Amino acid sequence: MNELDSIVESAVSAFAQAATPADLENAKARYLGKSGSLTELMKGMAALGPDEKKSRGAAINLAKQAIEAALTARRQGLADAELQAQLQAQALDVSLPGRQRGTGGLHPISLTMERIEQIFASMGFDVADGPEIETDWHSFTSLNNPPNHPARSMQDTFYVDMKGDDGIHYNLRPHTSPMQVRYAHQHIKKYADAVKAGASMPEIRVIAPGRTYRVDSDATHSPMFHQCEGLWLGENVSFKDLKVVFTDFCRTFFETEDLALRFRPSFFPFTEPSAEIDIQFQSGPLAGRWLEVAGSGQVHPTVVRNMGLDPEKHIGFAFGMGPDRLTMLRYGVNDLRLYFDGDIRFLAQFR
Ligand code: 2U9
Repeated sequence: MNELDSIVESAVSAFAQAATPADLENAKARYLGKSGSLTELMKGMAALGPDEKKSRGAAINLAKQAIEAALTARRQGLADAELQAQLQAQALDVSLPGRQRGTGGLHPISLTMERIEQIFASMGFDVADGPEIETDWHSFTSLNNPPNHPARSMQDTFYVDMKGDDGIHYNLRPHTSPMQVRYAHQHIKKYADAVKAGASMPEIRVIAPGRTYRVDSDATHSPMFHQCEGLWLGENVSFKDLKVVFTDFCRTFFETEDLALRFRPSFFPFTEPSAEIDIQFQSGPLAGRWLEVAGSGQVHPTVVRNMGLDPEKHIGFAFGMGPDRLTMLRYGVNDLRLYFDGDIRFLAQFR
């Protein structure tokens, strides 16, 4: 093998052994660099005569081309290998299961609302839903709330910057009672033809759960809170029925038969007589204390009339309770603000 062939062979083998681009460039320098073996041969040509120079030059050039070709091929080979390694390192395993998103759950107050609706539905109560922006008549006048009643003041009730047909500003309903009045009107309309034809009108048995608003904000009051009020009107509905219905409700809601109820005389403009309802657990962390859970009473004749009914014929009771407070009692929540902070550590406990 002549000298040139052996240099080419040695270069090709050195390039093949280079494991990194830096190794490869070092190897290149040994052959094609300033004092590389091939470069040295070129320098030696200066001493040759013209004919020899020509043939020697052509042979060296061929050797140089062969070395450069091997170099280019190896560079490409190393670059390909590096890319391959990189791709492998960043490879995604598409068969891996995705990250779990965690299932959501209902807010504790929504759980209570659903529970209240279910219990009353099982006792034959309809569930009514209606506007949260109300007229003065529906929120106050129809419910026998006199014009000078403090509930009508701007300190107690939120008003909307828009007036109704009566020229009085709309309000954010301070209780869900307007809904029972609306429901009664719908009910009467629905059965008007049947009643005209001689049928008697079915009883009104409805609850109105929903958001309510008052100017009030501290540890135990939120400007937005919830109410669920109920109404049962018929030709022969008495306070005794209220006691049965509400006792049954409380025992089902709190899941205990061991629950005492007390109806304590009180006053509301829309009921007469009126009573506050207290409950007493006989066991558990709240045992022994009387806890106020609702207001109630026989619907005032003026209110019955405003619903479009004859108070001599239609009689019954209404009650109102606060689902926010019922939720606190049922789950042992001690601060109302927890409901609205959106802290997942609190909310996740109700999933
Ligand atoms: C009509 C007639 C009467 C609903 C009633 C109460 C007593 C009452 C409060 C207790 C707790 C609401 O969340 S709370 O502050 N409610 O005390 N509500 S009687 O009376 C009505 C409703 C509708 C047509």
